[in-house]
Amino acid sequence: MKKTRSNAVILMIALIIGLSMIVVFSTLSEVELEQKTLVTSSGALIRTTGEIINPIDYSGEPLDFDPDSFLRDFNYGKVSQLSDGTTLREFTLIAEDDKIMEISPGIFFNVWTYNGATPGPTIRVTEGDLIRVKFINNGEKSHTVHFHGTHPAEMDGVFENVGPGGKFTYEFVAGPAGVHLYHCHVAPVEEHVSRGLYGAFIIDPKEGREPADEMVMILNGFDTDFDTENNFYAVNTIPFYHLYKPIEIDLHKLVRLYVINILEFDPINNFHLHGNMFNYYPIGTQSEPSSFTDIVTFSQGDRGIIEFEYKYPGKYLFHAHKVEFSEKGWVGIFLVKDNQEKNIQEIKYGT
Ligand SMILES: [Cu+2]
Repeated sequence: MKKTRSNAVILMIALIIGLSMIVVFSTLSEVELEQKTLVTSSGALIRTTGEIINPIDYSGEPLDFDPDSFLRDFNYGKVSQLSDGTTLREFTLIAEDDKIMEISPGIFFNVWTYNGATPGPTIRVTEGDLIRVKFINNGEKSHTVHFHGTHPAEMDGVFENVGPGGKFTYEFVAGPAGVHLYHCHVAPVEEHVSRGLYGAFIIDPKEGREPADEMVMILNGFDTDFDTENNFYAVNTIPFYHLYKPIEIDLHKLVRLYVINILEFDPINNFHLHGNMFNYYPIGTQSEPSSFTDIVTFSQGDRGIIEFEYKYPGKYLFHAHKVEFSEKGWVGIFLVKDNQEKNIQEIKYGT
């Protein structure tokens, strides 16, 4: 009888301990869940996989880098004509590696830059132009400029490291037409690239392309805790920026995106467009698109031209379909505006 009673007591104690464990664990998972759930400015819930830091909005002080001005900013260089009729385009790129940049509200990171920014300036030329890039290394480490595209070996920016305070002039005939890139090629290249030493290099075909609303989108990210995994993902450096400051485009107007994936550490990245399909031109070297799609996947250094126009006005997301990346910043909105409708109303009502 005594033994049965003591067994019942032990069972009761075990039950109490078990129940309290369940309570503790369920409370923990709720806390964890809370940490991984954010409310956006629109009130929508985003449950994340981890270390997301969503700034919620960009209404505060402007950051060091302005994605709005970078988006449609093309640098054509100082232009002159040689005696044989060739167009010479001259550029200057200055590398630095001591800049502390606010890459998201309240998040400061030591970026390495060309001309004080990451990405560096978008260099835009025409096929057949002679391009001359004066490179100055104002950093404390060796750096170079390695251009993609065709050029002589000694202009490749790989073996001729430029030390601190050093200079080098890259000169070659631009080709082929397409969307290329430039980046530092000093070892460890992974570090020099992931810190920010890269930019877009667009070579237009001699005959030009159809007029369009053109933009550069460099898919990048930052490993802010140096564990060879990115903590932030973005289009043009600032995570979530175009989610809160949508890119305005016109209804029925051709949009052309020069998209470059420079992301380190992650083997793939991608671009997905909502409510529409686009023509995709890999590397932009062929005049015919390779596909009519709503998603394209890039490996590192991969890039291409995306062309589309919208049939209906409104807000449309564009983002990495690798959801982890979009939840950590690589997401934006196109705001498609019916300006024709507005113009008609202006004529009709004089507003
Ligand atoms: Cu470098």
